[in-house]
Amino acid sequence: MKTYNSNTLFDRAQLSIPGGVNSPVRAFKSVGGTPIFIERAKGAYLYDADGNKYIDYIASWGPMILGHAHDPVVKAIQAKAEGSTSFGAPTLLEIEMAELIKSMTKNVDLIRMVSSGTEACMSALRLARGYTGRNKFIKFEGCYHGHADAFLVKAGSGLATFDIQTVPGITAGVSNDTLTCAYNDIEAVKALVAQHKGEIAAIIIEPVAGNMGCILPLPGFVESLREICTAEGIVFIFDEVMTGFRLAAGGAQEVLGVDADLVCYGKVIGAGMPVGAFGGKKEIMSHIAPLGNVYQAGTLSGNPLAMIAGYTLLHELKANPNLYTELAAKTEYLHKGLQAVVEASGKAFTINRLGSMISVHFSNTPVIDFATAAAADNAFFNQFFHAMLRRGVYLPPSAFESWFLNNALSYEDLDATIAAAKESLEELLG
Ligand code: KE4
Repeated sequence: MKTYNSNTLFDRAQLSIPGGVNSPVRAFKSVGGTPIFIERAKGAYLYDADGNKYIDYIASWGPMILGHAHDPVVKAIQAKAEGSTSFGAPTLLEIEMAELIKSMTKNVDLIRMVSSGTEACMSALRLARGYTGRNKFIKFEGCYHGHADAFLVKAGSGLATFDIQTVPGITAGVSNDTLTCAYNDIEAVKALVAQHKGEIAAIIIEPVAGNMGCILPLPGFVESLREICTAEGIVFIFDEVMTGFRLAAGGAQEVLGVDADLVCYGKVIGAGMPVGAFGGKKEIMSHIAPLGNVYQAGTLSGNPLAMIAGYTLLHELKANPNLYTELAAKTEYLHKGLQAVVEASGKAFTINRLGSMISVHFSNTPVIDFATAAAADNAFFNQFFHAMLRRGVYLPPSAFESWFLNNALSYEDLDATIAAAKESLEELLG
């Protein structure tokens, strides 16, 4: 007989962990209520401490693209662990992982493994600054590149969820070099570049944004940024922590047909283990220590368990490119099903989707940037979240997050999700 459930675990967790969670977005603070404590997961399903089963649309915020506890990944980790969990020395597997990534992407001559998306983006920015000798950079409002100081200015994800516009502890010295403008506003970018001519080291972007819901670049936006970076000697950084190996084997670079100078990876690349990476053209990457003087390091970078997990998953994705087609088809099916039920409910909404990233916004205008995402009826989203949760569907607990489909989802799961949405809207709208 279990002596605990999510409520008792949350009470206990808060005695020892800030807010009871090790990452703020998990705390259900915007949607309200008690976060559910997960015990295990398999395929498309999560099982919580209360014995409930959920269809999962978070996929650990992206990594679980083929579903939870994917057998080849689990077996590879188990076998690798027999040979120790870390050496702090170079290994063949790290070479094989780097070569596999290079074979799946473009513009990556050299790649450095780290342990999180934050580390990847933080290191890429430092490298761009070291390479150009410039200090400032441009990020977009609502984009999230991890929690390194320079990025916590008008960021997305948990900061948008909790409406944290300025973060205590980020000094003016740091934030003064962070320039921001609205996503999809190319004129604002041009104005910033003209105002700070010769001072901007990098433009960093989520080429398809996932931290204010899923938001697509307007036609020509990323292409125009590429032209500006080329003309001004600015390093163009694609933060593909979410989109890398998710939208396609070649990520957003492949899907959008735009070349980045540096690319950041995370999530899928580790198959749920702590992995991030940043890579790019040799001309830039050769400035990273020990080749160059831009110092970057990590005790567990290239960790054997993390590498074998990511390598096993990426290898399967490379060998079966039809998986992306299958996933996109499932996401389109879900989109069409949700579209029908929300239309029938009369509630204003818009759905953004690309590949296996999708988000529903209860908005009567297109959601193309942070301002339009924030202007949606997100209080209603919070109610919708709980109505879906009660019906066994686990959506991201914030309107400022993309949903992620995994290929273990069946069409029956999708139909159940659509039915749950129909019932939820009927319950909420009467
Ligand atoms: P991590 O340091 O959390 O591994 O990666 C940071 C990061 C960088 N870039 C993008 C585009 C990201 O989406 C992320 C992390 N994403 C969030 C979800 N929106 C992680 C979830 C969390 O913060 O717990």
